[in-house]
Amino acid sequence: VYVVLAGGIGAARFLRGLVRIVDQRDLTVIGNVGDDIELHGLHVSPDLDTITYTLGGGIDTEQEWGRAQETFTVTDELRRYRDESWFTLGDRDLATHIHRTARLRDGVPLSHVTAEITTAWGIGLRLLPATDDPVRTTVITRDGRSLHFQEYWVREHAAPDVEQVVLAGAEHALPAAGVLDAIAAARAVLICPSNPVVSIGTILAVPGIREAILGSHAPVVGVSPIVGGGVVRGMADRLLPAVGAEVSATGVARHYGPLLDGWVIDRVDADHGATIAELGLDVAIADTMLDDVPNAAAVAAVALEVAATIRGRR
Ligand code: FO1
Repeated sequence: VYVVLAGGIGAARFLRGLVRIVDQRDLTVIGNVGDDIELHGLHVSPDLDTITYTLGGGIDTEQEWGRAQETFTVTDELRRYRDESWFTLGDRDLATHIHRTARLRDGVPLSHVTAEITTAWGIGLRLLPATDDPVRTTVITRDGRSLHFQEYWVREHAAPDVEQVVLAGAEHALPAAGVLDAIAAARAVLICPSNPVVSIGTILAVPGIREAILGSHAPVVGVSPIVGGGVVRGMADRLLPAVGAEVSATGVARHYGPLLDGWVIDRVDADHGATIAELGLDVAIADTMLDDVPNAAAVAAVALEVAATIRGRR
């Protein structure tokens, strides 16, 4: 199997390409759950759902999260009683959260519920939350506030200056069943062009996962989420400085450090190639714009090629 570390939109775009060239049964995707939020008593898992809806053909293709052909009757009616409408949950999307919450309340672990949901969407790959335990990405702002990631990103539009990002609850979290076994059996570990801090960073913050990857013989190959010194989507450019990393293809490679063996960067960052190679990494240069599915498949192919080359050398 290939193990893929995944956040939300960047990961979904990459996976859409990867599943064109690799049998889904050979893929285990470890998904970020730091962005999960409880709203109206419901457990929402945005990154898991973004991957599920994208691969299942149900995503809103404009915003790249939430459901296609969505309606907002429940949200409109809820406004009569309370206003938590800063985070929009559409009617179709709510069905997923209702099912997930009901199952969790029955004592079924999140990883099991996630498998039920992906199966219901006809998805063949295995999508595992990094952990079944409650962990929450918490953004500590320069002005001393502690915000849930979604409060920081959606409600406050990533405006506050960030002091620190922590995965609250990580110290008590265990990798979900299957995560460590998948890493141990992996031919290669791929890191999606997801947010290195709040998507990949939170997966690696679950005790045992980083150690398992470092201890495995599988080559680890990532795709840079930073292109031309900026983000393609999201707010990594606001968060990388908070963890002391430079906002560049090289900066992210350095941030991942010894975890990484290979790094796929965009053509516009070709001049970073030599510096990244000096870090001891295999560098590949590609057109990494992933909104086009055939191009995403080509990028995935490049990542697998880099992994195969590294494996061949070992
Ligand atoms: N992003 C927004 O900018 N505004 C929203 O109201 C919003 C609601 C939402 C509901 C379900 C879901 O799965 C995702 C949602 N997102 C929303 C996206 C989400 O905040 C982020 O894109 C991810 O958490 C970042 O990985």
